[in-house]
Order: sequence, then structure tokens, then C-alpha cells
Amino acid sequence: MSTALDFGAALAAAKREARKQRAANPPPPPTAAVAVPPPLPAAPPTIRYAAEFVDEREARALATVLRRLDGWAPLPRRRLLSVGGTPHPDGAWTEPLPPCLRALARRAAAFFPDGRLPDQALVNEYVEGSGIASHADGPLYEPCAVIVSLESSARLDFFTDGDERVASVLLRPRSVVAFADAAYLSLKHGIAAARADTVDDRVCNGAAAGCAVGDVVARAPSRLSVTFRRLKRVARRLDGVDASLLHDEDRVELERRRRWWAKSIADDALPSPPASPPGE
Ligand SMILES: O=C(O)CCC(=O)C(=O)O
Repeated sequence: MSTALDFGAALAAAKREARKQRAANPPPPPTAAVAVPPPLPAAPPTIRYAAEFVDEREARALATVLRRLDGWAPLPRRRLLSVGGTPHPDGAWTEPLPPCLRALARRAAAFFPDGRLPDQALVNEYVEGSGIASHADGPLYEPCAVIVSLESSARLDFFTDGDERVASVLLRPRSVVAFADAAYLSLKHGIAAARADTVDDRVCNGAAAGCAVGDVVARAPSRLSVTFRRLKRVARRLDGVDASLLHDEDRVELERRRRWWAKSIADDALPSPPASPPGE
């Protein structure tokens, strides 16, 4: 009897304490209040750009923490970190985003058509003068990508399937660009390998990026970008479960999917594969 009473009292005390903690540290809102700019008028639908999305202190801290994360994959003249789990045509196995990206993901959510949180992030680190070949982000994701730039400017170019450059956006450090709809589904995007970017009449965010036709904008020695996306199909949520604790069969399956994904992103183009090759 007294044990039951003690247990009840302890439980009540624990609940009181948890309530106190929650009141002192309220959970962050699912998405943060962010002013989302209208689509760029001279661009294909739908591209949005906002300067100063991240303040200087946050940008510095984020760059430091991102560089320290495990799991970077070296590529020629850039490296790549994929977080949020393992995308796969049979359905992704997701993992939570690392804590350092969660606040940014909540703000990036405002740029997704329905304001829901992104569940994937690809972090690219470029050395001066390097870029990323033109590619489409493919069918594994909902048709929206939100890219936060850190440390350097770079010109993001949009191309038709026939490789005609139809629009460009000058990405300033600490800015955000979001592209959705036809800009995601029908166009490819890429960043040229160059030490400076020329602003020409296809750059459609000149006013917001503080540049004018004819400007030549030098790149800094390094650039980081964080691209948020949302998966179309999730097969399994590994909510923080350590892979080493999975059953043997699941561990093998996770490894198989990770190998597939690592191979997909090691190509310069991001994946738009029809299906996984047999045995991969
Ligand atoms: O670094 C960038 O701004 C571009 C990244 C990109 O193209 C991508 O993640 O698909």
C-alpha cells in the first residue's frame, strides 16, 4: 500500500517537474514566423529569394558546427554531407536532422508550399572556384528545394533540358533561395566552376541581391550551402535508433540503401534514377 502511494507521489512530482521544465523551455513552434517574399517576377515559376535569411553570428556558428559533423563524402573539389536519413526509390529510411539544423529547418519550412518541415538536408562545401554540374533534384522529393548559402556568393543557373540557361539567381552569403513547381520539375540547376560570377540580364534577383547587370562578383575561398527538401515516400522512421542496435536483417538492408544513396550522390548530378539497379 505504502509503495503504491509512494509511486503515485513520485509520479505526480515527476509530472510537476516536467511541467515546470516545459514552462521554462517551451518547445519551439513547428515553423518560425518568416516573411516569405513573392516569386521573382522575371523568373520561371516559382523561384523566391531573400537576403539576410541568417544573421552573421548564426552563419558563423552554423558553418563551424556543420564542418565538424561526421559523414562528409569527399568529391572532386567539393564535399557533401547528407543528413535526415537515406533516400531510396523503395521509400526512404529517415533519421532526425542534426540539432544544429533544426532551427534553420523550421525557418526553411515557410518556403515549402504547405509550410511543413523539411526532413532532408544536403550540405555542400565548395572550395574557391568550384561548382556543381547542372542537375535536377529528381523524383524522390516533393518538388521544392530551399537552399541557404553561407560564406560566399555564387550564381545559381537554371537550364532547360536542352541546356539553355533561362534564368539565374545571385546567391549572396546568408541568403535563401527556394524553387518549386516548374522551376523544380522542368528545369535543371547548377553553379559554374568559376572564381567570379557575372551578373547579366538573366539574373532575376538583382535588386534583392544588391547587384546590377555588368557587375562581376568574386567568390570567397569557401562556400557552404544547405539544401532542404522533403521526401515523397518514407518507408521507415529510424527516430534516433542507433544502426548498430537494429536486427541483422535490418542492418543489412540499411547498409544496402546507404550504399545506393552514397553512389547516387557521388555522381555530380543528384539522383533522378528510375529504380535501384538489381542487387543495389
Ligand atoms: O550549393 C548550392 O547552392 C546548390 C546545391 C544544389 O544544387 C543541390 O543541393 O541540389
